[in-house]
Amino acid sequence: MTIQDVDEDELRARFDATIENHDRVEARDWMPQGYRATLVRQIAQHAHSEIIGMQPEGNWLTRAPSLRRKAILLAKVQDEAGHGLYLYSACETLGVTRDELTARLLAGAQKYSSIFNYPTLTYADVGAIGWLVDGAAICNQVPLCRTSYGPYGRAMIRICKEESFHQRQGYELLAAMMRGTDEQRAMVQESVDRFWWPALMMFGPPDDDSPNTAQSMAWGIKRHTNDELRQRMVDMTVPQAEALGVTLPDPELRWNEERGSYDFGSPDWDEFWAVLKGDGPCNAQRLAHRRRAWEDGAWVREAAMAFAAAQSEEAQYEEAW
Ligand code: BYC
Repeated sequence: MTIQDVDEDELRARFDATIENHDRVEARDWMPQGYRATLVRQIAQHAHSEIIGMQPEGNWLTRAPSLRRKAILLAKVQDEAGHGLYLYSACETLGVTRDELTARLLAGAQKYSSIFNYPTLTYADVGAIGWLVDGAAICNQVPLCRTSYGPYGRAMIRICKEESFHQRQGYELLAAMMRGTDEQRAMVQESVDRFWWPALMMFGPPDDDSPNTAQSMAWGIKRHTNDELRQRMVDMTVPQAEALGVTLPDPELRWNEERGSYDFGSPDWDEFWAVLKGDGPCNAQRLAHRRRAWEDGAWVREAAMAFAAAQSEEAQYEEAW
């Protein structure tokens, strides 16, 4: 056995102990290659989702029904950009650059959340996204604040605080529409009908069809399985739907006294896998828009780099004097 082998065993033992004790792994620490690759995959996918997720809601910025609604929506869409940036930064601590991650997304080698491949057809969709999509995001992301990788967990703490404002603004918008005209109430119901199942798909495939869950749970990257979080979302949302006065489009939805949870139907998993393969209603449009924004923004990135280089040169010159 070489000295290098001994070191590697010791490093691995230290890593295993960190995971077992629910401590944080930090960027400087040794970690198995698979752990690093899984984090890059999940955090990058999460970051891409935040940035691509700006598109469906950004679609309504110029057509918000009032100044108040426009200010709220602007703030929310800007928050999503911020979330993307925290997450890209967390991912960069693992040794990949933001440029590489974006290139992988544009080449189709990395994913973003399936939910953003659905269109936003009415202003009620802004409310449904806030209530259901951000609601699902909160269920999924609050446990990620305790994920085993420090930079990811710390980014999630701030993101979750903002997500809770996002969810409330969506609920408040829908509640205002439900107090309005019959047309507005119908618009809310129609939107909820379209977003309910795609929101449940955000949690990923059923546990039996989820190739990554077992290892990600063993490493403390994920703290709950996809199905556990989906159940939590249903249990949280049903009373809110009752308070709003909307019907969730699932005839199988009913309280199960024994389990202390709601039973519910199964999302259309064929549709889910088709959306992941690129065949959702908006996949091509979302990626084309992202590609255009990346290319159009090249001069800004170059100018910022040139400015930073000039500043550092100036600082060195002053130091030398
Ligand atoms: N969409 O083994 P599994 C937001 C993929 S942003 C697309 O269960 P894992 C917001 C999965 O990647 C919310 N792909 O995977 C923003 C894997 O494929 P690869 C984004 C999905 O990683 C703006 C394969 O299916 N949230 O809220 O253990 C405005 C097998 O799945 C999806 C996050 O990213 C999906 N829905 O679990 C408003 C949360 N589901 O990568 C709101 C962080 C699965 O092997 N991520 N896949 O090719 C996670 O918690 C986990 O990655 C997942 C999937 C639960 C999503």
